[in-house]
Order: sequence, then C-alpha cells, then structure tokens
Amino acid sequence: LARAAPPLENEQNEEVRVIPTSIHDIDNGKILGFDHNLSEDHPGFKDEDYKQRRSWIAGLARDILPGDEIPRLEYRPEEVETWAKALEELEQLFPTHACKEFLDAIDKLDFRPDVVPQLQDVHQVLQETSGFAIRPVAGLLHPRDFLNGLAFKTFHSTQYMRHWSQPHYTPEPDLIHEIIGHIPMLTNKYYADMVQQIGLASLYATDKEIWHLTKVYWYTVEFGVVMEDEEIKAFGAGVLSSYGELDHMRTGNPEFAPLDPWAKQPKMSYKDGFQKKYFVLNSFEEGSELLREYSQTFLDRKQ
Ligand code: HBI
Ligand code: FE
Repeated sequence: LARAAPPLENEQNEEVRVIPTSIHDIDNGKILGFDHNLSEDHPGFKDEDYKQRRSWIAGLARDILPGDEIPRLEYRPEEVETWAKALEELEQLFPTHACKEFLDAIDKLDFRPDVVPQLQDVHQVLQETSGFAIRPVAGLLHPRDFLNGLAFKTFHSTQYMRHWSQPHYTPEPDLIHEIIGHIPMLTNKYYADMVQQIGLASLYATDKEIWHLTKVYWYTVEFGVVMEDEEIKAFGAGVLSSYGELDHMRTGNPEFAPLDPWAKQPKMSYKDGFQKKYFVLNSFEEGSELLREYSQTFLDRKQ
C-alpha cells in the first residue's frame, strides 16, 4: 500500500488514470524537484548541515503510511528560534488582519514561541474538530496527488523548518507555513468542507483541469480573504504566514473581487512580490456552498 499501482494503458497506449478511492491510493512519493537538494537561490543552498537535516526529515515522511503515528521531532535550538521569530512577528498583525475563525483557532491551539508544535499533536486536534488528517510529506507534492489528498480530508504537510538565516521567508512550504498558515483554518468545519470540495473535484479532473483547480486552491486556501463587518480579513495560508503579504493585503491597495471558481483564474505569481488581486468570500458557509456546487459538476462524471 505504500505506493499507488502503476498507470494502466488503453488500446491507444494512453495512460488511463485510476481514480483513487481512499487515501491509501495516493502516492506521497511524487515530490517535485529534488527536495533537500536545494536550488542555488535557496537560503540553505550552501549549508551542508541544513541539507542533511532536511534529507533525514524527508526520509521519515517517506516511510509513513496513512494512519501511522507521525514521528515527533526534537527541534534544534536554531529551529526553535526560527519558529519563535516567525510566530512573534506574525502575531503582531493577527488581531487586526486575520479573520475571526483563525483567531479562535489559534487561541485554542495555544502556540508558544519556545515550543515548535508537533504534527502528531495538531493532527489530533484536526481529527477532533473538522476530521481532517495530517500526513507528513518530504516536500512539494505533485499537484494532482496533493489535491486528491484533500478529497479524503488529508492534508500533506512538510515537517522541516525553513533556513535559520531567513526566519520570515521561505521559497517553498515549510513547517511554519503549514502550522501557522494551514492548520488553524482547517479546524473550522465550513472551511474544511470548502477545501475538501476542491479535492473531490480533483479526483475526476483532467490534467488541464488540475491546473485550473490549482489556481482555485491558490486564490482560496493560499491567498483567500473574507468580508467581516465591512472589513477584509485574511484566511489564506500564504497571507497568514507572511507579515509582508498581510500588510500588503490591507495597505497596498490591491484589487479585490468575488471568487468565481468557474471563471478563468489569473496567472499565479510565486516570486514577483505580493498578490495584485485577492478573491473575497462573504463567509465560509457561503464559500463551502459555492465550491460544493462547483465540484458537483466534476462528481457528476462518476455516473
Ligand atoms: N505539496 N507538500 C505540499 N504542500 C503544498 O502546499 C502543495 C503541494 N503540492 C502542490 C500544491 N501545494 C499546490 O500547487 C496545488 O497544486 C494544490
Ligand atoms: Fe500552502
């Protein structure tokens, strides 16, 4: 069960996709890029010790099957310090910039600067709130597998820490992004349902549609904002885990527009600064309804 079955081929020798029916069918080994073999512009590129640590943590994730206890890591002093610096900076903006659902969740999660949260513990909290699960993964997973995981209420999470030289920046998902950006919102059942809908649509999506769903995910789960008493508040993980992005969202005069999952989505920008345009929900209840209706068009293919 560690790896999904190889793709079948039809008479035209085209790959026939097998639609996953459980989390066990999702291959968590399809990591894009070279995970710990970092690229030249990565803050840890020249740090052999950091790369070895990454590679060790990645190795742990590869051996985990769904349902297994997630190994607890003893974080090193420089990792704890990196976590503390990121948390303390972000906490300055949360009361004014983050949505109430997020604020409620971080109250309950009670993050402390001197303790890096363990994935197993936040997994347990999610199980008891929205029913979501955490599955550790070595790095950036193939979009189809990542989105498919959401259909089975499983969030694939990295477990390594960004490089200590840049506590407020990471070019890829890392534990701080997952724990601060993603985990708190996933305790909310309407939000969790909205995320699962994107996952359900992905099960029946063509490769081209996966690309569209990646953008829908990007403009909701990563960079979504919500109206709250006539103010715009952040709920996307890419906003909530970046001081600069939070500040920009509220003061940088970006564009705001209602989310339309059927519409052609703007090109995603990873490296050229902050988002120019954010998509707004009126509530997570409404967001989950909207995405349920959207994903239904994909689910109808199941016949
Ligand atoms: N993999 N580990 C991990 N974390 C993500 O946030 C992530 C991913 N793979 C793809 C992805 N996000 C997005 O590009 C969308 O495809 C969902
Ligand atoms: Fe993310």
